[in-house]
Amino acid sequence: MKKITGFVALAMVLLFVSSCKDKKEVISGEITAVTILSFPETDADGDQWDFDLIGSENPDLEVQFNRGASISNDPIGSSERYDDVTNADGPFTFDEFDAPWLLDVLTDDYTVAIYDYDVIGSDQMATFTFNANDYTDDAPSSVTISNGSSSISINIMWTFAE
Ligand SMILES: [Ca+2]
Ligand SMILES: [Ca+2]
Repeated sequence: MKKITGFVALAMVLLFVSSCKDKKEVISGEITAVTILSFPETDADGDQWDFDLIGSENPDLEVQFNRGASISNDPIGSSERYDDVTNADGPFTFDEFDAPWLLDVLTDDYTVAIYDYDVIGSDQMATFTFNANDYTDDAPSSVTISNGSSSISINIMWTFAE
């Protein structure tokens, strides 16, 4: 019985090694688009995102990209904006960034945040943190990430080792 188990283990190792062989190694990635599939209807207090003189208004969506598991005051980049929208108007695709959104260190965490743009102090609506290494095995061209009732899909262009 011991022998058979050893043989099976060896066979599995060989199978693993051979399946790794023809797989190209991912060395970096770049986010080419972010699509907001759903966002919170209200803030944590249950209030509307925006108010003006005549009452509540819908949020003005933009996305930001950060290195690390939390939001910094100095994001790598931000996007264009969709003004005064509801979930029913979506999904919302962002693909015009002010700087390349690179996943250049695969072991790092990255965070995408959705904001309601305001002239003074935009409101953070939701954050999505992921580690680039979570996806390098399959190197999918798009991944969906959820946080509570919010979700986004991210398009990633991977660069492979020669
Ligand atoms: Ca607001
Ligand atoms: Ca706003």
